[in-house]
Order: sequence, then C-alpha cells, then structure tokens
Amino acid sequence: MKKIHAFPLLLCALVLTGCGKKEETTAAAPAASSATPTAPAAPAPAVIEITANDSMKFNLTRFEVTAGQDVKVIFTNLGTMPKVAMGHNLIILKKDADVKAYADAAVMAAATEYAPAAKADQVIAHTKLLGPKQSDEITFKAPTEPGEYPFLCSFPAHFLSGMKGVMVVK
Ligand SMILES: [Cu+2]
Repeated sequence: MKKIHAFPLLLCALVLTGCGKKEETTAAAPAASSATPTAPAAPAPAVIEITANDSMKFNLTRFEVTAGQDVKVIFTNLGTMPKVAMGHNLIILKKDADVKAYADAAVMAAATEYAPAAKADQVIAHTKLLGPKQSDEITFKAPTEPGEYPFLCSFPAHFLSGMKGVMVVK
C-alpha cells in the first residue's frame, strides 16, 4: 500500500518543484505530521506461521512479539495421520502458568479437545485441535509484560515428546 501511495506523492513533489520551493514545503508538511502519530500507537501486527507434523514437532519453538502488539498466529498441521491418533493444537499460556500441570490436566479433557475448562484462566490464546492438512488462525494482543510465555500442543503425550516452546514478549 505504501509504495502505491508514494508514487503520486512523488509526482506532486516534482510538479511543485517547478512552481517554487514555498509550495513544496507546505504541501509536504501535512503528510509528515499525519504519519507520525500512527507509528508509535499501533505497531504493525505480528504474523507468525507455525506448523506441526506426524513426528510430533513444531517447526519453531520460539517466536518474538512486542508488548501490546496485535498478533496473528497461523497454525497448520502438515501431517497425514488421523486426528484421533495425531491431532495437534497450539495453546499459549500465561507467563507463570505451570505447563506440565496444564498438559497433565489436558489428558483428561478429550471432550473439549484437550483444552481443560478448569485451566482456561491460564490460557492467552489457543487454536482448535487440527486433523491432517487442517489450519487455524488465532488473533490476540501480546501481553504488556515482557517475558517468556510457554506454548504447547496439549494432545496426550505430545508435550512430553517435545511439542512445546516459548513466545518471547519484548
Ligand atoms: Cu501435537
């Protein structure tokens, strides 16, 4: 979008140069001042792509976001095994959450796709449980407190097999 927008502005500036320097500076001023306030207030959303596979691995175990930033996570199960045997989800927990305790509780929560209702207060955001070749998107605001926020796949035994990582808030 910005590149498309910049081209007509450049043309204007070239035309104005022919008319005189005074007009050029007055024309440039509003554009500069309108760009300034939006930059610090709303950093561009972070888009994070995470995949899982039949080997019980995430493609990444760490990603970084900025405090308060809008975050979109696109999560895809690249595997081919049936969901009942090799489903995957992505659950991002609060900073001080006990990940192991969450994973233990999840084993008993098949009815809610391994997202235990009793521990919902520990969760910042989570995807659906995905079968083969399925994808899900979640959007949320990054926490304002910097630190490391654990994430995991809560399908039985997947956390213990290494399906875990951290979201680093800077
Ligand atoms: Cu998994």
